[in-house]
Amino acid sequence: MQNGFIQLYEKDDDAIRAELSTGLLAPQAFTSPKYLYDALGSKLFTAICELPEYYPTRIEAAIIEAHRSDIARVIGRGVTMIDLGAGNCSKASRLFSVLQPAQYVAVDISVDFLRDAIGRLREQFPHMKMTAIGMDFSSTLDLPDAVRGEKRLFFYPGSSIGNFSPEDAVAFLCRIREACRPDGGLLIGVDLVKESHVLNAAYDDSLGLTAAFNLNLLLHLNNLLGANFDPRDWKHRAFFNEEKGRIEMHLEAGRNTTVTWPQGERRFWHGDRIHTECSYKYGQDDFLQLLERAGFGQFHVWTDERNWFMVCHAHAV
Ligand code: AVJ
Repeated sequence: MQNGFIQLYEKDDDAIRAELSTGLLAPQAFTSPKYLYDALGSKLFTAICELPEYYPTRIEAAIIEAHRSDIARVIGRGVTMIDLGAGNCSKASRLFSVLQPAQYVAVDISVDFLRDAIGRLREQFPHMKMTAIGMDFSSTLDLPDAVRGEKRLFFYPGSSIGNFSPEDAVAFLCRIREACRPDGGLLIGVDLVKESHVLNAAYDDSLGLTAAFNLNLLLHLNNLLGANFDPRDWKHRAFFNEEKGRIEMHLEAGRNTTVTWPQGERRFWHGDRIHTECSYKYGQDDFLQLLERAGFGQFHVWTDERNWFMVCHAHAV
């Protein structure tokens, strides 16, 4: 595989429908957060990152900007940079000049979005070896042979790790560690616990972009499942659950409604919820302990002055 090719992992539509159906029919209805990212959902998320209330993207970028040379010193040049959830690839590309990766591998579930992003990036960096892979890395990290095995740097920014429960995060980090041995590492961004009013505002913004992002899931479900959700019947709910240390995002029925799709049907009562996302927030040391349990070590941590967010590099040991 050369520059210019996108390797598509075949999506198994039946499996996706079965997974979604099971979640919607569970006593507490839920969907996996990965379904928030169809083409429109990915654009809405990009817009969320511009919101005054949504601080993680901005602070992470500022941390990386302020410590670029230090980060590059720790990581070294010529890595195989594997960007998990690359999206519009902007976070990784800002590190290209200091890291000078031997290969850039963009991985994302939203293939169409990725295709456009990589197209633009190739114009900007015509000499870099780039590979775009459309795959669900939450289910497998088996990368194709076109991905160099040496000096792998997994890049997992944006606190996307927050979508996993702490136990699942350890399991996922273990798989990353397996995939980057023996001389690889991980550069990860993690959102830290802070006052709940700051967290609540970040996930329930005044413009309603996060609400649109959450509600768009229903349109995506209509597409994937052939369901008949009417977004007007549903409300966005998002709040910090202090006890569990996580933001929870839900869609709440604003009236009694019956939703049908080929494999099922469900009656939702006014106030019933579909749990659409968890976003865990960590204390710095708690997260380093998770990394340690997953077999990582030699940590380097960079944070902002308020300690709202951390960027961490860890070696596979
Ligand atoms: C992409 C998972 C990091 O949890 O902050 C943003 C997703 N959800 N607003 C996050 C999200 C609502 C985001 N992650």
